[in-house]
Amino acid sequence: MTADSVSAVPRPPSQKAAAPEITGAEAVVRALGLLGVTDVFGIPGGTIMPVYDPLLDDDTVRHILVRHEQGAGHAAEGYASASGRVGVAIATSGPGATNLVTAIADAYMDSVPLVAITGQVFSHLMGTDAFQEADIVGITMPVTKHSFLVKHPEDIPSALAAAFEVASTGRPGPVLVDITKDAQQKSAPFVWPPKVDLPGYRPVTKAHGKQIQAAAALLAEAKKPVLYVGGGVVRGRAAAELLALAESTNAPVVTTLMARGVFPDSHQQHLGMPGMHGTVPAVLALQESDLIVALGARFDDRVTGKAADFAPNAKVVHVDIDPAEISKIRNADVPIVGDVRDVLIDLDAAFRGAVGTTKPDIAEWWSYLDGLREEFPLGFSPTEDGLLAPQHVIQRIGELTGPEGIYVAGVGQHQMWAAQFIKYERPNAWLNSGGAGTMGYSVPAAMGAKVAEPDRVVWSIDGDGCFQMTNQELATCAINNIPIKVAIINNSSLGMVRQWQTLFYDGRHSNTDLNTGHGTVRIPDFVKLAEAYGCLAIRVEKEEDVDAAITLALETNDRPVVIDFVVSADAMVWPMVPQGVSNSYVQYARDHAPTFDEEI
Ligand SMILES: Cc1cc2nc3c(=O)[nH]c(=O)nc-3n(C[C@H](O)[C@H](O)[C@H](O)COP(=O)(O)OP(=O)(O)OC[C@H]3O[C@@H](n4cnc5c(N)ncnc54)[C@H](O)[C@@H]3O)c2cc1C
Ligand SMILES: Cc1ncc(C[n+]2csc(CCOP(=O)(O)OP(=O)(O)O)c2C)c(N)n1
Repeated sequence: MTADSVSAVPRPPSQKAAAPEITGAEAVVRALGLLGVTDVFGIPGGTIMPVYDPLLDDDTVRHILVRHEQGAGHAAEGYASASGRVGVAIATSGPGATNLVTAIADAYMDSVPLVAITGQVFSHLMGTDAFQEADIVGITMPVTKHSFLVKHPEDIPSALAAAFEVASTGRPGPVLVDITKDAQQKSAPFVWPPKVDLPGYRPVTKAHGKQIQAAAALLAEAKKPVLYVGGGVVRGRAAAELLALAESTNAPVVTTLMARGVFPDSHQQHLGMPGMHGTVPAVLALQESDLIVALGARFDDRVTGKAADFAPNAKVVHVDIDPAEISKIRNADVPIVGDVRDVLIDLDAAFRGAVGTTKPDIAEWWSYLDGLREEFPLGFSPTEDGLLAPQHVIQRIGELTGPEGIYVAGVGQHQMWAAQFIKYERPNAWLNSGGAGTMGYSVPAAMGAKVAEPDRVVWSIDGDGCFQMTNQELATCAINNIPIKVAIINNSSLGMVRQWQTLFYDGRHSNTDLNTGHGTVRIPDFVKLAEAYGCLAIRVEKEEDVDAAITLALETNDRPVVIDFVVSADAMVWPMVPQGVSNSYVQYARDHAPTFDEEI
């Protein structure tokens, strides 16, 4: 990934003195309106107060007052990931800005288009350890695609226009615009740049024709091809083009955690998710393939396992808009830099040109993969302690809500089960924190998704640990009429860490018991907590009550709903390839502890 943060602001060619003067703060609000922004998430404070004043009178930009800046950042991410539009978060300087850092880093890892606007101390005080001064440009430099420090009111329109352009084009990502308080207070002519032209920023979108031909030739010859589909296909809005190539080639498709939904789960060619907790057919399809066509996927270690042993016999075609990703982990035989949608169109045409009317014969490959599908379906066992099976709860949420819903996970076991047991049929229906794995993402991201897509049912599927990191945004949801639905998969523990302790630390469960659900201790009582936040709150402990609670949640739209599903702590996420181990060791067992003969 390229991290070329700078603080210079591109000025429009002519600053027309005739343009009427407005304050920098007014310029921020006017620019947001011109950029089509309708919703922003934030919290005011000393250095950003000038911007909040004109916001009060503005009726194009709705400001949603969150309870923690991390919530603003994740809400903006959820907004962006659900809609494809840029999400906006606003914070004051110092702690307001640093509270945004986790969400900015999260957006960087998952290529989310986000613009964070922060107030900065007066420019003459910068560098003096002034009250609430933090060098937020410096702090976020490694985790932003670009950063602007704005010290003059006349630079505000062009900085914001450039920020939106950079955040949303090429590889999407977070951009910071840090504006000093004096720049907000002073006045200048408002000059809107006719177009954004950033020297040195020219994302390549059109791929080289020769490379496309080379990729098509490999696809035409391959006996064991796989389309390895990543989050770039979601960000690049290329679901239809992917479907076309998949059906032309008849190649098996695997979708990473970041790509769930971009290829329909119901499609016969879909083998599911690859990687550490992927399906056996998806893991082995990659591992044993002779050609991997990586489409907006970045060979993450959760997918490759031990990279040196990954797919030893495969040639690789790697399509990515960010040249820094190509051959970063795995050497690409055919590197293709470009926008995946354009590439898919060209590649499909080139492939069809290469094979004519006869499709390559990959029947033997399919017969092997179909055998794996039959032998190793995803599944789970009933619990032994009489508590709910978390997988069942999550599966029923998906079945009763359907593919038009949006499902937003936290991080941990519940995230993996939500990726495995909900059937996704469309892009942008599944949101989660994949690269950073940020606990606390779910509730605020679900809030942002619901603001972007108010007509869709939005579920936050959260862990009892994650929920305790950001649940205060339920107040924001209740007050602002954002009726999300939260399913707490309450195993009373930091389940994913507990699972690793069970498997790799001799069952020594050090500091993973949260006391939130089992036995007599319930701290906090999630039902009381949710009620205090103005939500409808339900606790479910028996399987026969699961459907009724989900149905009631689906029928309740006048306030947020929280369901505390008390589930077994012993349920495990299977299959599992232990960290650092070759994917050949994918654990075929789906409901008992794995054995493996290689050091972790
Ligand atoms: C607990 C936990 C367990 C996990 N287990 C798994 C697992 O089992 N399996 C799994 O798959 N993941 C798993 N992950 C997620 C994993 O950490 C990575 O986030 C994920 O695998 C990366 O997905 P990706 O390769 O699709 O890339 P992304 O991070 O989605 O990156 C997208 C790529 O597409 C490119 N791109 C963006 N836009 C375009 C465009 N328009 N055209 C072309 N290219 C574009 C970007 O430059 C980037 O390289 C897990 C995460 C957690 C927290
Ligand atoms: C902010 C943050 N801190 C710590 C972790 C490490 N971690 C990953 S999963 C997990 C447990 C999550 O527990 P919970 O939310 O209850 O979900 P479960 O695994 O039980 O489904 C932890 C602590 C993390 N990913 N993010």
